[in-house]
Amino acid sequence: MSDSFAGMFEEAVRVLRRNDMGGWTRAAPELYPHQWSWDSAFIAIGLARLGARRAASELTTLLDGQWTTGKIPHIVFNPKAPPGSYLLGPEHWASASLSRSASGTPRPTSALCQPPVHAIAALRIFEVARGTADEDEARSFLSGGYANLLAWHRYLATARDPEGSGLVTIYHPWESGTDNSPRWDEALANVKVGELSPYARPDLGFVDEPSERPTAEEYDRYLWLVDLLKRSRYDEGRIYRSHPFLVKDVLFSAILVAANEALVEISRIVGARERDVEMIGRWIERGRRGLDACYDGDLGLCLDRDLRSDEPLRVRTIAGFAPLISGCTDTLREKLLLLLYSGTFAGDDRLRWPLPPSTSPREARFHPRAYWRGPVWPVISWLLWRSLKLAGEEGRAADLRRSSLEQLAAGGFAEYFEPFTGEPLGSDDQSWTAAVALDWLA
Ligand code: 9YW
Repeated sequence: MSDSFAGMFEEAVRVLRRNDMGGWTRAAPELYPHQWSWDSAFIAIGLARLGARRAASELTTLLDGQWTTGKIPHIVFNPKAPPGSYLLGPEHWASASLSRSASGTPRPTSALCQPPVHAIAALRIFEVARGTADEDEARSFLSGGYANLLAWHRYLATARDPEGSGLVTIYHPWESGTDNSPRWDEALANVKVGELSPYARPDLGFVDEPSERPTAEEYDRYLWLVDLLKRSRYDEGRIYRSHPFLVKDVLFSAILVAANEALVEISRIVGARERDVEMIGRWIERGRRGLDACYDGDLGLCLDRDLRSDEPLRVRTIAGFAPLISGCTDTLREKLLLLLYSGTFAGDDRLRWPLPPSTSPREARFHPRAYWRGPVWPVISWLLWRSLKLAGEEGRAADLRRSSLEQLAAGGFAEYFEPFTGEPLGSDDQSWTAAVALDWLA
């Protein structure tokens, strides 16, 4: 462990213990009292450094919430959370009563999903345990979870990609994990909001300023989209026919490619059937082809596509670097890295640390404090760091890790950071921030 970050590892462990609910971890102490899907995957990556058993249970408790369609829901609810502490509780989603495929889960769930970091996390648990006393434990966890992970990826490759494009369709900005990113502005503007019951915003009570959270207009649209999904009884076919927000998400799709690479390795470790391995290989190729087709030569980035307008969503955000995460040709990687380190992203000389902001400061819709419209998110830095390492960009990866740890040493384990001042924003003691720090420091 690096000396200059002494004490940070223990601090990160303290955060994860504080948020430990016994077998699973709430995303944040107050703002997010439930188990979130992609948070849990990052949390498992951090927990792997403390032992395989608890890391594995982070994922198995999440997988207990899996629908029979293969979908891993974006929230598995905490039955003990104070009533009204999070805007849309289990009663609002009514997943089990509206959809037969959600009826068998031990804890109630939401009906959306989030980026599939899970197979990456599962493999990481095994890699960290290999050669230690935990190896058998980690192997049996992989054997037990393999079918669930395969079903999850199959769901994404079929229900969420009936076109066979290699790109995942999302039904709601929450599914992207980058909720209020300007990526969704245009597609959301085309959603006509109908009659909504009045609602309160508990999230605003847990941050210093409302500007750190999505606006009222955005929330109206978020809730309206959930209402429409409920009316479709969460049936994929009905949603595809009638839903006003259907978008091919490049970041989600790239994470799926990376997760499929991890799943191939898992399938070998557990001795899965050769035809599974071949099928996953086809998903990987299709994913990379799909992402290639979304590259926009003018902006130099990969763009999401609005299926309703059949237009690309032209805005410079961190998601545009998706091919770095999925893996791509050397030529494309060189072009993307040039842009990533240019003044349009991490090379902007006003930045407190050279870390990529969620939205380019050169975008008109950039906002340095507003959630996914500008702040730096440590988990995104971790994803890029991992991709750089895999691509053999050791020097850049080491710099990204060091700057990220400096950011956390100065600001604590915040949810996100103001890019120019380094001010910590959103929730304190955010679990996934502590978890990626553990991985960096171990
Ligand atoms: C919300 C838990 C979640 C993350 C998302 C992030 C935020 C929930 O928090 O969404 O209600 O705003 O956008 O990616 O999983 O950390």
